[in-house]
Amino acid sequence: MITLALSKGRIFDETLPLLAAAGIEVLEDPETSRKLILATNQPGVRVVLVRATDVPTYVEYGGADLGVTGRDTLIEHGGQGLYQPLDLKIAQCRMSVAVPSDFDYASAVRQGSRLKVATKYTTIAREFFASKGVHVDLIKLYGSMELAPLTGLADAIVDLVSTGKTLQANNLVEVERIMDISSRLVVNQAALKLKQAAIRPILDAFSNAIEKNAVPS
Ligand code: PRT
Ligand code: MG
Repeated sequence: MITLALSKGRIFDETLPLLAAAGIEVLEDPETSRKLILATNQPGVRVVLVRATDVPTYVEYGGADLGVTGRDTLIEHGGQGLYQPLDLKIAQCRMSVAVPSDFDYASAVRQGSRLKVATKYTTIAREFFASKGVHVDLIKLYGSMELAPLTGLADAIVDLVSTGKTLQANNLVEVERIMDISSRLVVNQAALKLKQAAIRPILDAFSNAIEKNAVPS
């Protein structure tokens, strides 16, 4: 049995076409079903639904053989014990620094003042500001980072941006782009060896499907 860990929402939705390319069809809709283990049209393949941030952990310890997870989540997890064969180019967005529109970020950075930064992504934020030589106090949050600068909790946030509408709605502006984000396929290293015959065709089908979708440059 091959177990694939996915999170509900954009990752599940955007992985479906890749699964279809591998001949795998999920038989239940996670938005209407309460099940956490979903059968597929292939008796040897099942999908488990886990919280997005738990996907790397499930795959690391073998609770799932494969998983799909954002580059953001993977960096914060550390990636230990995970084989990362493919950038699936799905769930794309960027990691950015944002501040209230009336906050002078450039001079705060220039003057070397200590910046209070609220984020769920402390590893990414710490490395980014360290590389710029900017002193920061990081405030770890688990939800709605946009609220932090509006309430005086922080000067800036580090968060994912896609359309930019969330920032705009909260009077925040993007001042730095830290990195581009997309989702990766992660594979348990032991499973890759022991379940080669079942896993390899899935990797190949995903890889062909990504190439077909790629916009020629
Ligand atoms: O939601 P939950 O707390 O359960 O977990 P999660 O937020 O980790 O999961 P989910 O499903 O929301 O995100 C899974 C992965 O999708 C992330 O790890 C990213 O790699 C990727 N992704 C792509 C995004 C976005 N785009 C995105 N726009 N994840 C989150 N957002 C959020 C962002 O945090 C911000 O609140 O959407 C808002 C900004 O969107 P715009 O379009 O208004 O800019
Ligand atoms: Mg979310």
